[in-house]
Amino acid sequence: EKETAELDILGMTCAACSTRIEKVLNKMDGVEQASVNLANETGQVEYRPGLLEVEEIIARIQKLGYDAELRG
Ligand code: 9UX
Repeated sequence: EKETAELDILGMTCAACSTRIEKVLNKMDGVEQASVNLANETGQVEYRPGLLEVEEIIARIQKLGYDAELRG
């Protein structure tokens, strides 16, 4: 089973920010594929709901110093 979380990510100011978030998310257990778009201030994360909850993804981004919330 696989879910895709569409996130708004706030506080990124340079390309290293989005790369950093992407790398960290892609290393999380349960994340299949994460991509972060600096220009749009969004992120798309494919994850396995049995292993990970979207709140944990958001908390991990916040721990890096950015804010994130579920879109829509
Ligand atoms: Mo760029 Mo982002 O120097 O925390 S990496 S601002």
